[in-house]
Amino acid sequence: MVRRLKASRKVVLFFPAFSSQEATAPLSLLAISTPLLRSGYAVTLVDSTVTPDFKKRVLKEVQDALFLGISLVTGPMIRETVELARAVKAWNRDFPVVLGGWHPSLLPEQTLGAYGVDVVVRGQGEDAITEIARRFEEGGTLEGIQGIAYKHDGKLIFNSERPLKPIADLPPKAYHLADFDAYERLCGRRWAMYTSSLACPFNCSYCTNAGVYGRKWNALPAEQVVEETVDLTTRYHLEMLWIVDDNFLVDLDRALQIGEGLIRAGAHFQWSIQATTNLTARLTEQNLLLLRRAGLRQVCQGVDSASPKILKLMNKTFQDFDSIYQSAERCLKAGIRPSFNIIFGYPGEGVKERQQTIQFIMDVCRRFPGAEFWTNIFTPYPGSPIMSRAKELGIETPQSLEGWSDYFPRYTVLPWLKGRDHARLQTMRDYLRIAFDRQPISKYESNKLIRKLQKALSRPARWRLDHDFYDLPVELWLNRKLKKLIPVAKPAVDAKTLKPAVEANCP
Ligand code: B12
Ligand code: SF4
Repeated sequence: MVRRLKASRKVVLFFPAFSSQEATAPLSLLAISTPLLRSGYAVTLVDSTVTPDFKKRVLKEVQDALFLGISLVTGPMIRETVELARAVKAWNRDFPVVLGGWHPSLLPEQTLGAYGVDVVVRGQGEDAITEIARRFEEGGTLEGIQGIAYKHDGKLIFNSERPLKPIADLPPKAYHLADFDAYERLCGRRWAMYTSSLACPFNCSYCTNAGVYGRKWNALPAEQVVEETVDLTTRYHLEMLWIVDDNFLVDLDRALQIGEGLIRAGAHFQWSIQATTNLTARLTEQNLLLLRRAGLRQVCQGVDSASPKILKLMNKTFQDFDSIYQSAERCLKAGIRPSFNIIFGYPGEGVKERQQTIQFIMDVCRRFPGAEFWTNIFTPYPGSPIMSRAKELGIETPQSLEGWSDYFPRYTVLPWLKGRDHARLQTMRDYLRIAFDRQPISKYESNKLIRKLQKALSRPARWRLDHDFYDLPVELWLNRKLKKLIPVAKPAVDAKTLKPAVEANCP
């Protein structure tokens, strides 16, 4: 195992570029910072999204540090991770690099095998990171630390798993380390993420969540959520919180108690949640009005497909379309935006099923103006149940850490969805984008003139979607020209925005 020669009490944590449009503080790093700080370590947080020359900065910070920790998910974040690990090793091949987050958790062996990676943390990192720091400081080995894998004398050592801790036993996140001014400059909005529960009781076959957090939903008590969110938004003058729980509405009573508590506390911030459509449908109009008064503005829901056949293949039979219509209607009546997510290209989806989904989107958006849809192309992530069928489906999984950096739902090409078929689907998705209004989190996207002109283009776009006709896509060409002609306000700090841009559905 590599070890630092000089003991230090400083830990550098790095967050590779995620997205500059939805920029805010990375919760993963704020979460692992608290136990480090409580154990007396100093933490320097470098977020690539708000640090123009991130490599230079990290290389400077590591000079007097104990180790470098990086948080990443599968996809484009891997590029900067690999780049940075190599740069650090070029400076000092003995300086430890520790990787944590979704990708290392789901593919620990391959990740650890990559050049420049010394330790991989699987699952929750709060306790593991503190134990790692202590061992490095004392010059000991990493033997016996649960939930980690590490290199020792060129061998990959896998320690036993660390049992999951319920959210109520986890320390609060170190929000004070976040530079909210920098995120606001970039995104145009001052906001943060917050977690009030962990895991999801369902098991959709494309989803990786059970692989990292299991399926035992557990949550913070309503009073704690109220107290923490009010304090957080007041302390840092935040206008909005995105509650990133996988399924906020599992306990309906708790959700309503949070609403009541926020009203009693006179909370002024807006918030949005993620929940399954079946649980959202349990909310009555009165429930929704209460949550609206408490600041709830958006409910993000994974509809995923409008084909019962595909939903069955996705293991999503808990969803029922009538209740989606009902909840869209009720949410809008209460002044809450229903945001629906769609996954195109799931194995088994043919022209008929795709058309069913398009027709459903058109119908909901026409009947309930204000409802919005965000679309992605199916991306087979490691650790999801469907990956057990990878071979049969012809999915070739990358054989190296670097190989996963092109994995991105925005433009995924699949064995059954490529060439003209893929291009046609992308065109269709482009038409969906201009056919109906959507509200991205970033304020910079909402140039009024562009929006007006796009509105004019929405009619022919709807006609095309209705008639499944995408030849000579002049409206898309015009839309692109308009965006070039009319200067849109750009983030003050232009971090390396991902290309093509992230299509994040929430908030
Ligand atoms: C917020 C979020 C986003 C935000 C991020 C904003 C930001 N500034 O961070 C936005 C909207 C930009 C986003 C985008 C995308 N996201 Co996202 N996102 C999330 C979400 C909802 C919450 C992440 C979070 O902060 N959780 C709270 C923290 C505390 O938990 P955590 O990240 O698990 O961290 C813990 C451990 O993992 C570990 N840990 C994490 N990092 C490290 C580092 C070290 C050193 C150590 C020791 C430990 C450690 O310790 C932490 C504390 O226990 C998750 C779902 C989820 N349930 O977590 C999806 C999720 C991470 N996203 C996912 C995906 C797929 C995407 C997109 C590709 C989606 C898209 N349609 O484009 C893009 C990717 C963009 C890119 N460039 O790569 C997947 C990742 C799957 C995978 N295999 O990696 C997830 C898991 C959702 C899902 N179930 O599919 N996302
Ligand atoms: S409902 Fe959402 S979080 Fe739960 S298993 Fe399905 S996709 Fe994953």
